[in-house]
Amino acid sequence: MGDLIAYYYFKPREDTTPSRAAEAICEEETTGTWTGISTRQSYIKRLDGVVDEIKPEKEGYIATIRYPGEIFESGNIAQYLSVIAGNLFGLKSLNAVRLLDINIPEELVPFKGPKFGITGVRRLIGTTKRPHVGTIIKPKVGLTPADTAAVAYEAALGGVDLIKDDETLTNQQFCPLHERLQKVMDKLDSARSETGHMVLYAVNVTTRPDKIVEAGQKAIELGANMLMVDVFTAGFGAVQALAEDHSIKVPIHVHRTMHAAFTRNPEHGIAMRPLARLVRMIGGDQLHTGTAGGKMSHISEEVVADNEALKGSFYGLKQTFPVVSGGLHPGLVPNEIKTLGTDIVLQAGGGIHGHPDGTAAGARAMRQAVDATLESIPLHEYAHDHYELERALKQWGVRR
Ligand code: CAP
Ligand code: MG
Repeated sequence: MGDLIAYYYFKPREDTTPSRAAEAICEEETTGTWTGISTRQSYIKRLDGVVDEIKPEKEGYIATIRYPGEIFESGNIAQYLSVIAGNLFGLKSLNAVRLLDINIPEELVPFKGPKFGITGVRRLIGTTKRPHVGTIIKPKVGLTPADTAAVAYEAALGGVDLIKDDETLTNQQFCPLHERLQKVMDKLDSARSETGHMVLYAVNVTTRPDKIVEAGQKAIELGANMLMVDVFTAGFGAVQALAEDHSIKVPIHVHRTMHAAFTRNPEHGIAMRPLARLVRMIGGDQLHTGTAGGKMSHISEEVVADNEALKGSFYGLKQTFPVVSGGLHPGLVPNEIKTLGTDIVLQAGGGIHGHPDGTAAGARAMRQAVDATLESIPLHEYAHDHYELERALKQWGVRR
């Protein structure tokens, strides 16, 4: 059984040496505690963690810690997290500690990964290379089912590939999920008969783990062609239950709301990368990983590597589509593609519905910005004969 290697940035407490601090992480997450104990048996030594390396980094250090594979229950993500991201964050001997990344041995990846992955989602839409363009229904909550469907219809006419519920919209009384879903799918069918273009609608089935498969099955029965789950509020187990169920034959869009509670601070918490690896393992077909220049705080060089964790080779698992979202508008598209490549879903809510000529025009402007970028034509030049893009650039400029 291979070992799991974890990388932590940390700052020792003033009265603690770096090696003592790193040892404290190791002990706490494997076989130790704060003091010697009489109950330890010699055979347990094989389960002791090991500090492989400590090196200075910025205001602190990076420790490479080797966890014996045997301390993990293969396939139990919750237990993995209890080790690699458990009590250690509260240790007094550390002033700050951040889990940066993990190398997982194949024996600890008994998962099937995404059912569709990038290739499968592209096949549904009929693309091979270009970035997908998505929108989020806005206002994020409050619209009736009929008005939600009307917004979706306009976005589809404008050329989006994906429409999603916002992360806080599920099955509230003002917009019951089944009614919303049926109305949106009817409108997307109408749009498709006019445009010939397939559009995915990620309906947000976020709910408790013991009910989410049933919620997904019911949504598919009503015509859903994609499901959405908020992984950090619903739990990894909810996403895994949905993704691994054979009856769920549509892709799963994974939103990461709440992530910034632990990913944002560059000195303390959990970086997005190890979390992205776990979401890919349990079967997320698409996952938000941030923008190069949008509204959310981000460490953009991390986003590039986070997306690589979703797309790089990983024991034969399919790739997860990185979703670029948060304050995006057409003027930001070139920089996103330049920084993050074309295997991305560019998702804009306000950047489409806030267009001066409405949602369909906003969607067209996003598609035009993508086309201009792929043809290496500066946006302002391309806008000369693309009215919707011209209007968007006038409103928001080319780069924030
Ligand atoms: C974007 C969004 C997404 C955020 C999530 C929002 O809307 O719908 O949830 O992008 O951030 O609610 O803010 P706008 P991340 O396009 O109108 O900003 O992708 O970093 O998880
Ligand atoms: Mg949102």
